[in-house]
Amino acid sequence: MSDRRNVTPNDLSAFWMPFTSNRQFKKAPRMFVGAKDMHYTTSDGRQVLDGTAGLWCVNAGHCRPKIVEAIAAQAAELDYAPAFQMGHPKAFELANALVGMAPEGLNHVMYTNSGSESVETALKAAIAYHRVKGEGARSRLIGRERGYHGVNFGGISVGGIVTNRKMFGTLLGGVDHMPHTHTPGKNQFTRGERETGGEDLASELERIITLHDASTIAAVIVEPVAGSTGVLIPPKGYLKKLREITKKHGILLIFDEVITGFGRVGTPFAADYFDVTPDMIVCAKGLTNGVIPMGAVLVTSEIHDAFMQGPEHMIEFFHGYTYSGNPIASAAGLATLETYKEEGLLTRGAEMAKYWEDALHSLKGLPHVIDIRNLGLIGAVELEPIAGSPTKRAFSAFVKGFEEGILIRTTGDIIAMSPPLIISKAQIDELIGKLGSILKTLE
Ligand code: PXG
Repeated sequence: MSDRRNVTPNDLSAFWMPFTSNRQFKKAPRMFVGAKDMHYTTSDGRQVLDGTAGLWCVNAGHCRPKIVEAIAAQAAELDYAPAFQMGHPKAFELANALVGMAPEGLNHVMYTNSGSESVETALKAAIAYHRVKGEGARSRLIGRERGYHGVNFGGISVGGIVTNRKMFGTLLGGVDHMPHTHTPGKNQFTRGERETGGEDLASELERIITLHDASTIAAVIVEPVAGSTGVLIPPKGYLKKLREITKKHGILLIFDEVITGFGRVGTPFAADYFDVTPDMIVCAKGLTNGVIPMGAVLVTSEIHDAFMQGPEHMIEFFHGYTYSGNPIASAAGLATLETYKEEGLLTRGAEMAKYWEDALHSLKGLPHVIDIRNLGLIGAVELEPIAGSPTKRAFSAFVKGFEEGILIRTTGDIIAMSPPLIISKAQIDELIGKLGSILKTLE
């Protein structure tokens, strides 16, 4: 192919990178060229311990043989099948497997290609559900401050991150937000969930319902544990109370489990950990071990069945994607779930949680550390920002981490970690040990 503009293959300028400081990155690129199990290989041949499971998605570790083989075999056998009005067996098989591992009552699956699309699918399904039931006035959506629900218009509307919202106009109408579950300045260094305040915090939803009237509200969407905004662990009783209030008022409760799904908190879903069953679970990431883009929305029979009316030749829900249930993604999903099952990974987080917690909290007292939070195999270390230069201190920890051979994530001045669920105790020691040494060197 002729290159009309004489662009060289290794020119970095054409790719406008997502959620990246492009100019800074392109001056000193950080490149991965390979991966295996717990490690990445950099372009200069170094091994980097993956402390974040990629972006919270590679829960079984990298390049796992079963998943690699399933993808290769599927690509050779049936590469693509139309998603609308046609089927292929693996999409059904995977849906059954998902329903089999989901909390009781979540019996139907819609497929998407990402967490963001799963969120949009769930929000649309919630509004349409009330409409097919004759309650079309229920169209409001309630999210939460500091919530992250992807980057599409519905998701940023119910989400609560100002930088993700302010550039994009007026967003969806009819959205309100509950307060977030974090209490800065109080409860620092709590291990796991804090004991108090959960019911009071959830009761804020009652105030919002009183303001709008329940008859106008379709759904409440929350992350059981807020991930992207810095690992905010809800206090005990909070999610149970949200369930009680939403049920009482006929409002659907949606759990966004894009991060917490597939073993991250030591149970298959966070719904299991908190013993709260929502009306829908939104997932993605760990569904295919991050290897092939795929998301899903799990819904109750009550929601699904409400749509199954009218003439049978009619489409029941006018929504879906070209790649919904794509054969290769379905094959990757099935192989991923098998890998999780064979290796007990969906509950391994519970076995490792205490060791992880102790290791993380050993960083207490190091320079700049103002809080540490954890649940399952999620952890966050919050740093005091440099006065006048927020985010800079944590970002320099990230860059030093990459140089020293560990991959961590930062959001604001919070360092977040979520290693693959196969991590060993020695690797936890290495990750936290190196992070500790780096913290001692920061400005
Ligand atoms: N919901 C939640 C709870 C998420 O965490 C999405 C939806 C959107 O998923 P997609 O697949 O559209 O990106 C997410 C994504 C980070 C980080 O480091 C988190 C996400 C993505 C990238 C980075 O915190 N979460």
